[in-house]
Amino acid sequence: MMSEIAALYPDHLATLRAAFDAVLARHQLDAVVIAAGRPALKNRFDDQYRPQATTPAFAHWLPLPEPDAVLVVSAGVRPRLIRVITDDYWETLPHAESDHFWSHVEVVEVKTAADAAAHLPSGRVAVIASDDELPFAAPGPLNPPDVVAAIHAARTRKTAYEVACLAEATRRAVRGHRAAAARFADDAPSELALHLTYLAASGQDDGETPYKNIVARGGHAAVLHHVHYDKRVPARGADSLLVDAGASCLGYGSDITRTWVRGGGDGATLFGALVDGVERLQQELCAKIEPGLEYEALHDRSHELLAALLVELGVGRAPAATLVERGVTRALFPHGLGHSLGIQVHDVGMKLRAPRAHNPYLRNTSVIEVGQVFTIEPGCYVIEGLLAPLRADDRAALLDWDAIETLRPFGGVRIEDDVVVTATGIRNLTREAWA
Ligand SMILES: [Mn+2]
Repeated sequence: MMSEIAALYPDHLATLRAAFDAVLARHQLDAVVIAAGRPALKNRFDDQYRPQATTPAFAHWLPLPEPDAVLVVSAGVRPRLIRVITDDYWETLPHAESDHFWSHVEVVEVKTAADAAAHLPSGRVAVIASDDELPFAAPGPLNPPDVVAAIHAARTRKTAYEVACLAEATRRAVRGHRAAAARFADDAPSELALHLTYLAASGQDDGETPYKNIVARGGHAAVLHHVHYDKRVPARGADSLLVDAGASCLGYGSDITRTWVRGGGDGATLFGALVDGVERLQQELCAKIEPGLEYEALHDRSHELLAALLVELGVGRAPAATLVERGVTRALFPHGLGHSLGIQVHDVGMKLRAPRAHNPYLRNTSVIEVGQVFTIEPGCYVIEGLLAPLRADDRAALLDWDAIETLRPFGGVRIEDDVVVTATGIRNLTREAWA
């Protein structure tokens, strides 16, 4: 697998160099200097560090999580990688997962970060780094907004190499999801045990996941970002499990959510029907994706489909259009339909305008284009703080509150896939990994 991904790297690099050549020409720059960053302190009371989160601008070029490394990009020459190799018997440098990129860069090694300055370019230079990531005095302006915007735009259309990294990150995550789901069905252990099962099966340490796993049993599934895992084994009986977890590959991360139900009775039956319905509408939304469509129109469509599902299940007690207009679906499904995905879990460049007022948390307001990668993740939750206002006014008649109480112990459902836009629709990385 890694060799197939590596074979796509030269084209990825050529695409990146062409994009940067255009940026250099447009802004009359001789070079762009990109810092890899450095590990952050775990907390301010101790001298322990987190694993390095390489700056996204650097990771776009090289899958090398190396503290204080710097990449110099100039027109017409190979990028220059400046590495700081300190003589340190306490630590070893983190290693890249693959070595396919070394022959494509000019490598300069220095002993201290300060020594790197001698190898920096002269002339007009833009620096992509934050102040605390730069091991030397900046040789030019930091993060000029128009240069940053152009770099972000180049990240929205993924190369074949990037798609291959995301596909592998998805396969790794699916292994974790399968194992967690099997353990839940089998002996339903604690949230912490399910989290650890996921890590083992996806082959990752906790600090390597692209974001903190969300592992939520029962009512915890109504907490959109439940990451404080319960260590107790819950009582046997009808129960739900929501796992929102990804995996990393060469700096790219997947982002997948599945919801499971076990046991019998009215609650498990109704919640199971809700899970099946959200899964169906999620697939219907995936089928509607095509270049030229506004992502926000797809988000609005998801509310119409959810409203129809609520009516079908007897949870909604008004025409579907009324449930949307009166804000009922937005109380049950308060987050966005999805977001751009890539080096960052919420990747850049696809929210160039604010969403409309009724979609405040939507992170993707782009017009869908070939090469974009984003998530499709509708959900439905019993969140008391959002339902209380409905119960308190004339919208109370729009919901069957007994049904809401029946669903409450199961928390909520979210189904999330990662998709790549093609000329004719999508490639669904999650479904193909699951097949
Ligand atoms: Mn997501």
